Amino acid sequence: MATKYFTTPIYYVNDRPHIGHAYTSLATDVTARWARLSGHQVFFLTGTDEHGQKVEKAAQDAGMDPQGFTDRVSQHFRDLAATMGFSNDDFIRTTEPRHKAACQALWEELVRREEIYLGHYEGWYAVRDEAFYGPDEIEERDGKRFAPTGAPVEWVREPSYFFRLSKWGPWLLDFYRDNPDFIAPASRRNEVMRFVEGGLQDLSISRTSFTWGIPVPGDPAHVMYVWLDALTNYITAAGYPDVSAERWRFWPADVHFVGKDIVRFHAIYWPAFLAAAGLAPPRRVFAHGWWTNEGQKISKSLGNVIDPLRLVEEYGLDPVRYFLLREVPFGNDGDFSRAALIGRLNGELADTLGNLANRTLSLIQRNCGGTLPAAAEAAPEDAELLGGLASLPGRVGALVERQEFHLALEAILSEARAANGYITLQAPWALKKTDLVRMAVVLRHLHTALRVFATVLQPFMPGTMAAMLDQLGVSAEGRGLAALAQPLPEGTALPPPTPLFRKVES
Ligand code: ME8
Repeated sequence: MATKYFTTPIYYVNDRPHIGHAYTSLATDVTARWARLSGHQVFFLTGTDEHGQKVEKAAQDAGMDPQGFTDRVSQHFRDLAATMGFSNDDFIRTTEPRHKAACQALWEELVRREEIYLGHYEGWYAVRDEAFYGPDEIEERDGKRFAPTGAPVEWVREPSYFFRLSKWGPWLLDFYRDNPDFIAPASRRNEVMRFVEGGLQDLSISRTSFTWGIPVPGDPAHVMYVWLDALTNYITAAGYPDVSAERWRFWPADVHFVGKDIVRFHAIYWPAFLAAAGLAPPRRVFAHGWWTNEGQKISKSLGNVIDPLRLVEEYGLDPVRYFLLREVPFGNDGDFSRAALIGRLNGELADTLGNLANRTLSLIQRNCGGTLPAAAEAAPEDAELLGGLASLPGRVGALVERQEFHLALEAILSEARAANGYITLQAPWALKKTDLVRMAVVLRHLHTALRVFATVLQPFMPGTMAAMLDQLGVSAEGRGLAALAQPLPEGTALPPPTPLFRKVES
């Protein structure tokens, strides 16, 4: 049994969670659940990023002390995880003692290896991005200066410790070439490689102009740069600096899921910090795209922030989970529209999947006394359906492991459409009058189809698929991928079916 480690970004506690945060964590959750279903030992981490100038400022604006403020907002992200059904194994906060210890240990290791030196920083800083920008990256508009992300920048001049990032450039380029899957999708990989090829500057990794951060060991006038602090969370939770910790076997992480806005930090700084400290870099960073709302950028000032909790109240959890990963190829930007969500819910979940389950299970209830007919050989007219079902879990697994969630769902849906074609063509309701033996065979094959769909859809829609597996008579122990090889016994009692999805008026 292999170990698998998946992470979300740790979210800034300057604001309430929105659909973008739910999205990254959802993709991570589905991946973690799929790996568990495949029998792996999984560690799934999420959490909150609580230090830095941006959070300090948000606390001031709220008239609170930073710790009280972060306690409150961090809780919103825990609540989000509960509402969205995320199966994270840990929730890390960067204000925890374990994290402070890990950051200070990493710092000391970098000092010991002469990767850090004291200097002086002078340049542009964007508090919103918590990022430094070079003079060539700055745009001027109406007498104000902005980073390429649109964030306002300010001129910063202060003593600072530096990390020798420049010397890691050639190593990083070799690393990207030797590990072509390290950054995905390919467009992001190219972007990162071009940036590194352009030459890297040493990175300022401490600040003296505010105090809300982790003190630099031996020089408490400095706090650590919030990105060095934040990235370290991924090893803190794995037990660092105690590499004999039980959790350390999960390092290196298999996938860091991030949005495209923070790929530079994860694909450049992070592997460089790790390599400089003699630690293994993560295996993969996947940077997904950006959601807009009905065509507009999501922003607090536009007042169009989508609250995932409200969506879940309106449409139910599983339709929202399904929609977010079904609608847009992971990696592309996508537009959130209610009409699109309702279209998927009604057309794909209720009509295609829910209806198939309801028709099949109602027929078994009425015509087979509510018990499962015997397993049967495939007749020639069954072969296509059964062949598609047999290969489906493998195909879905390969797609999930490449973060192609929309294609994984399309593959399942395409088999569900085939099963709907099959029920129409075989017409088990008509066979009732002409051929009871064949009717039972057809219903058994349809039951098999539903069992496969429900099993592979569990990571995407855990609650509804658990209900579906209950209705199909599959025991709690028989829900892993491996269990699909075991046919359910003939005569298994099936409860009367109830609808799995409710259609919504548009
Ligand atoms: O960057 N569409 O935290 P953050 C899709 N603390 N995803 C979105 C999104 C949108 N419109 N808006 C946000 C940070 N996201 C740092 C991370 S990790 C060591 C530190 C998601 O609260 C997306 O995953 O600003 C993005 O990368 C993340 O939220 C940024 O969250």
